[in-house]
Amino acid sequence: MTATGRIRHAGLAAKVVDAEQAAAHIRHGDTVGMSGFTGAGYPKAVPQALARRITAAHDAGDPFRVDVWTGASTAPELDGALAAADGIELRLPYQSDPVSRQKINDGLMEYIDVHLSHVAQLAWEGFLGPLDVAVVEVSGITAEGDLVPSSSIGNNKTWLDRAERVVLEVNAWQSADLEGMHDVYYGTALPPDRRPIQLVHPGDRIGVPYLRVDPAKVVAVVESDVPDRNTAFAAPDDTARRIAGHLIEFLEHEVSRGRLPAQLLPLQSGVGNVANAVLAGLEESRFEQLTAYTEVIQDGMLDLLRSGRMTLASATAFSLSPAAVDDFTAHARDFRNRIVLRPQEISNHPELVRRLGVLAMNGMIEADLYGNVNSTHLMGSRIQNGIGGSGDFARNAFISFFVTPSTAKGGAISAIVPMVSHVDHTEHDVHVIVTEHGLADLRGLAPRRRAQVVVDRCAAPEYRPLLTDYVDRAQAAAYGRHTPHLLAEALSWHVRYVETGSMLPS
Ligand code: 0RQ
Repeated sequence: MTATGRIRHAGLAAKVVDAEQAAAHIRHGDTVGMSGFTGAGYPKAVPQALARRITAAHDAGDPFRVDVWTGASTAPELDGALAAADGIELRLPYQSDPVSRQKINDGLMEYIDVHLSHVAQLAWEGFLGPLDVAVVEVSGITAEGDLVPSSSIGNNKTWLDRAERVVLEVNAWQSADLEGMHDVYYGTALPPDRRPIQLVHPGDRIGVPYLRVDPAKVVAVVESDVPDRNTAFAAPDDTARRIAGHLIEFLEHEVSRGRLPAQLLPLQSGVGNVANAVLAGLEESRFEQLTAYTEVIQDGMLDLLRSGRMTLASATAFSLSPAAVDDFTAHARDFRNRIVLRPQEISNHPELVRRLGVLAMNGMIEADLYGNVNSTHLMGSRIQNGIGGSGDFARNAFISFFVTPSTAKGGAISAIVPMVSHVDHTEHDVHVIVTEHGLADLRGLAPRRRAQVVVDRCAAPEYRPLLTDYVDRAQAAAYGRHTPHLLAEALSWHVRYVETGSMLPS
């Protein structure tokens, strides 16, 4: 037992050191698997100590860079600190840190943007190479040496199993009542030994509440008492509320036509203010007995759980504002039977998303006339965040929604363009596009009809005539009439923005 009382295993309590000593186990050229998913459950002390070590090495003229794998995005103490120290050689699978983003876009850091459900498999098959060190935040260690996971699970199971050396950060700030909320499934395997995953309802528990680790691999244990990143959400603005309104009206329509059950199907919601506005809109709606099978539990979802409008949510992480964290901590015991946190290979598993019939709602950068969606790149070349889990859900969803304001940068950019400048989700994986102007249901429509609906329902008024003009000319002159494009012009809006600062002609 140590000062915080969170380490109940004598052997691991004996390995408590400070962050500097723990970081000394990480060497130049190592691959490090860190915990962390959307600003929750990432190690807070060791990455900063590692960044100081890297800076000292660079000051002495020595090389020191590591490859960093995580669950998803982390926070300034991890991605920000290591990127600022110029300490990351390669990063995967998702990030949203401004310093990292800059380094990646300046060509100073390699970044591999991977479907979140693919990462564990890539690590297990050995394709990504060996994992030298795991640095994993947990909220406690039992007397038997089992690890009580933190506010996210992400890829921690895989990192702990695969890494040669393990560093644990035990964060006493995390609610002690997280214990029992997790469901860690140890039944995954590589082909040909895979078996069906026996999960048929979002709340099913098919694993154990703890992560396991071989104590002999644990080289250091660090105690911390530091909050998660916990970014506050802006109150939904008028645009977000209108997007949410169109989406909820559509869901009501689908229920009235008998195409969705009255309690809907399990919801997946991306992160961000629009997603939160949709959840807030559901709070005002007439839907009841909702469930979620998603990646992240954000404020709006916690509100739905508290009000009882949502009965259950399954995810791999929290992503809460500071106010919502206080509320969660105060009521964690009440939430414990209604929230399940799972490894991301299960929260995002295509087999499960398809079986459950998830309604997937994700943000996007831009969509084109035919329904192809870009979630990741600005003007074709500059990465914003990454595909995250959007592809895991979109391709396998019962209905796949993509939402965005119709314009960006004060109207200088249209989110509806002739051709997307980068493709993350093809026309085959995109069912419904929603902006503040309306909703385009693309299901069952051939390409030319899709173009008409996307322009009429979703484009901003100032861009509509330009899009219609493009469609008309393409239909008259394209190489084929099935998916008509003017190839020399298809990306000209992006070119115009890069050259003039606006997609609108002067
Ligand atoms: O830039 O911050 O410089 O102003 O992109 O845009 O409107 O704030 O939207 O925060 O919802 O993010 C697609 C990036 C949308 C997000 C994306 C600029 C805009 C702004 C952000 P500024 P908004 P959001 C579950 C699912 C992929 C991962 C995913 C995302 C910035 O939803 O990362 O779905 N999705 N995961 O100005 C140029 C355009 C633009 C544009 C917006 N057309 N052209 N810039 N911007 N549209 C969660 C996880 O997987 C973890």
